[in-house]
Amino acid sequence: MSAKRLGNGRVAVCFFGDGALGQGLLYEVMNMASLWNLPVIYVCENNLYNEYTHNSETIAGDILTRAKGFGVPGESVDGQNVQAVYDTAKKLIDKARAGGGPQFLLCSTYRFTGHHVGDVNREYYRSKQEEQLWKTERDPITLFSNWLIDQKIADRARLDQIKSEVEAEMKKAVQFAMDSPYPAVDKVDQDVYA
Ligand SMILES: Cc1ncc(C[n+]2csc(CCOP(=O)(O)OP(=O)(O)O)c2C)c(N)n1
Ligand SMILES: [Mg+2]
Repeated sequence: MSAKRLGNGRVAVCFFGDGALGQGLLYEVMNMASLWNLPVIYVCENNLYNEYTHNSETIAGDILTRAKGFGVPGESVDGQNVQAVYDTAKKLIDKARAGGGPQFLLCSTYRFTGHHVGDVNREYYRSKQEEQLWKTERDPITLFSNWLIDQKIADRARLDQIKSEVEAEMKKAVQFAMDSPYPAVDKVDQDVYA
């Protein structure tokens, strides 16, 4: 709403899980965003599970049709395909930015780990084979790396080098966080919008 009022060309991108599709609030805000023609992209990361429940037990009907009911057009995309996500997101963002109102992007993906750090014994709700399949054949980094190699944009050595650079950067960032003092109490509301 602020982007629309200020006319600054910004677009808000709102990410949520498939579990959020069971929240009434989502439909209240999509309704208002559509009425007010706001530049919002609703991105649903559909990773098949709501905590420990497969979403075949929680989602009725067709997801994009729900958005369509509010006049919010949408597209679904293979969330493991980097180029497809980029291209589709770009198209929807361009539309919203040009005054086309809110858009819905449904990404099919997977949750490689548990819902939270304590969710380690997952076999009572999904199989190890299923996890393994997504972590290998359906891993977006692997898929995109293979594509880059096929297109001769990068070779395996370069990708391995990037991987170790990123790992080193992450390690440094974690160390920086661990070595840093806790922030002062008066910083608790810093960057809080309202
Ligand atoms: C308003 C509200 N209702 C219910 C919950 C309980 N809850 C926590 S996570 C969750 C399911 C989330 O599913 P999803 O968004 O798909 O996340 P994922 O399991 O994929 O990480 C629910 C119902 C909550 N945290 N807040
Ligand atoms: Mg989920």
